[in-house]
Amino acid sequence: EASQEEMTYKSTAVPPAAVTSVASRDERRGFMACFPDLVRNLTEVGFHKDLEEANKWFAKVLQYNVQGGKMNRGLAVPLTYKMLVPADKQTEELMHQAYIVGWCVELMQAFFLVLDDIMDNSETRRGKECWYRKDGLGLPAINDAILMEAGIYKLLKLHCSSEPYYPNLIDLFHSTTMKTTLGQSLDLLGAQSGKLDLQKYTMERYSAIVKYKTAHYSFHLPIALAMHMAGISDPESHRQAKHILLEMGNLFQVQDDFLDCFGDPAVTGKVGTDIQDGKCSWLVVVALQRASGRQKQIIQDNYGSSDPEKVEQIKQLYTDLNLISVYKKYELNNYELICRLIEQTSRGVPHKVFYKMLEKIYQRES
Ligand code: DMA
Ligand code: MG
Ligand code: MG
Ligand code: MG
Repeated sequence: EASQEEMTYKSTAVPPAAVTSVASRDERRGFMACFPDLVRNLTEVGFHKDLEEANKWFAKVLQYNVQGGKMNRGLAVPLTYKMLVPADKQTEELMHQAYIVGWCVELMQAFFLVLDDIMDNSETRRGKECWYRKDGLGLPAINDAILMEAGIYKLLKLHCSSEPYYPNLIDLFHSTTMKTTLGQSLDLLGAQSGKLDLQKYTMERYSAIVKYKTAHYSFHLPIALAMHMAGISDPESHRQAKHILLEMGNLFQVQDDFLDCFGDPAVTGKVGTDIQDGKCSWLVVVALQRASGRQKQIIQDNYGSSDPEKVEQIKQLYTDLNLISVYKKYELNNYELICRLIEQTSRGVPHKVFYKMLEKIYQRES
C-alpha cells in the first residue's frame, strides 16, 4: 500500500543550486514591453485593405497563444546574450533585437503547442481552454499555427536582416522545426489508437522522442541563437553547449511526463492526457521496466484508453510501483549529472548560462 506521502507529489529538498537569481523583474519587464511592438509588426494592415479582418484575427491569435506562458525559452535569449557580450555592447538597439529573437522562440513554442494540443486531444493549456477548443474553433486553428510560424521569419527579417548572424538564425529556426516535427512524428507513431504495442515503450525510443520533440527547441535553440548573436560561432563551443542543453531537455520532458500524471492542473495549467493517448511517457517506460508479468498485463489491458476506470488503474499501478520516489531520485541524479557536465565545459559559454537554465527547471511543479 502506498502512503499518503506517495500519493501526492510535493518537493521538499532544497536545490543545491550554484546561482540563485532567475530572470529579474527588469528583464521580464523589458521583454514584456516588446510584445505590443511585435504584434504591431505582424498585424499592420498589408498592401491590401481587405486583409484588415485577417490581421485583427492574427492579433487575437497572438494575444491568446503567445502570452501567458512561463517565457523561460524566450527570456533565455536576452539573458544569455547579456551574459555573453561585454556591457558596452549591450546597447538598447541590440537588446531590443535579443528580445525580438526571444519572442520568436515563444512564437515557435506557441505554433507547436496549438498543433500539439489538437493532436493530443488536450483540453487546457496555460490554465485556459486550448485554442482549438475555444468557442468551438476546431481545425481552423491549424491555420493560426501556420501564421505564427510565418511570423517568426517576418520578425527576423524586419529586425535582423542586416546583421551578419541573420542566416545562422534562420537556419537554426528551420533545422529546429525539422527536428521538433520529426520528434512529434515519433511521439505520435508510438501511440496510434487501437494499436498498443508495449514493445515500443523502450527507454531508447523514449530518449529519441524527447531529444527531438522537446530538447532541441526548448533548450538548445534559445542558447544557440544567443551565441550566434554574440558572435560565438566556433563549432567546439556549440558542440559542448548542445551536449549539456540536450541533457537538460531530456530532464525537462521527464518532468513534463511526470507532471502529466502527478502534477496539479491548477499549477501546471493543463490536464494530463498521456495515459489516455497511449503515449511513450517516461512513466510507462519505467513502469514496464519494473512491472511483474501480472502488472504488465494491467498495462496491456488499460493503457491508451479514455475510460476513466482504466486510467485510474494505470495511475494506481504507477503508485504501486513507487514511481513517485523513483522519479524524485531520477531528477536529483540527473540534476547532479548535468552539474558535472557543466563543470567539464571549457569553451565559449560561461557556466552561469547553463546554471540559470537548470535552476529554472529543477524541482519544477509547473
Ligand atoms: C510537447 O510534448 C512537445 C511539443 C513539440 C509541443 P507534450 O505533448 O508532452 O507537451 P504537453 O504536455 O505540453 O502537451
Ligand atoms: Mg501535448
Ligand atoms: Mg504531444
Ligand atoms: Mg506532456
